[in-house]
Amino acid sequence: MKTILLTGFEAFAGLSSNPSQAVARALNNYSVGNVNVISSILPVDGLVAPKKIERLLDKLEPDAVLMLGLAAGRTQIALERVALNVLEYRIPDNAGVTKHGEKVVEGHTDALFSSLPIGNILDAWREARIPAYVSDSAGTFLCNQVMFLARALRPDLPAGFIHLPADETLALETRQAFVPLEFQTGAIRLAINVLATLLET
Ligand code: PCA
Repeated sequence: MKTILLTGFEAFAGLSSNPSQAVARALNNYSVGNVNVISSILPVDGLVAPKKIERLLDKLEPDAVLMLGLAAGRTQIALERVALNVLEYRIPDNAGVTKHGEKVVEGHTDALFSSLPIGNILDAWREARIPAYVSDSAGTFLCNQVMFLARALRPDLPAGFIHLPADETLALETRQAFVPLEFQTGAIRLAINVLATLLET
């Protein structure tokens, strides 16, 4: 049996929920072929989230890592191509901490690319009529941080990040573009299927 670690984030920035948490929870224990998904929810805390990732990687020894987070305001699902070795929090994390220009991993390279099969996932989504795109910036907040960290800690694993738009729960609170949670969950399930195929070949 192979394991995909799937992470989501808890709510942040004063919002009541985070679709990445709901999607990750919905797909906990999802299995396809010889591959099983284990989900975990990360705190939006620049000190605690990295420690939790390290613990999960050590404990689960996953064969791939797929990380999810919210990018409210974006209109489609976005596969992140690259993580930067920089922390520039424009809003405080949930512990009230801001960062300005620090490194994610001191002494490491400036940027790390996603090692997910981005092209294959995008193709599968297109075929399933799921609108999505490749983003060239995961930002400089927690999502970029955990993506960089996972790539730095396990350079040989397929690992990367997908940003999700708001879902209907958030759109009912603030007027913004949204993609229904069911649809988002289906998209991530499909991405996992693609990743599982890669792990099995
Ligand atoms: N989105 C934030 C952090 C947590 C989340 O879901 C980000 O894009 O960095």
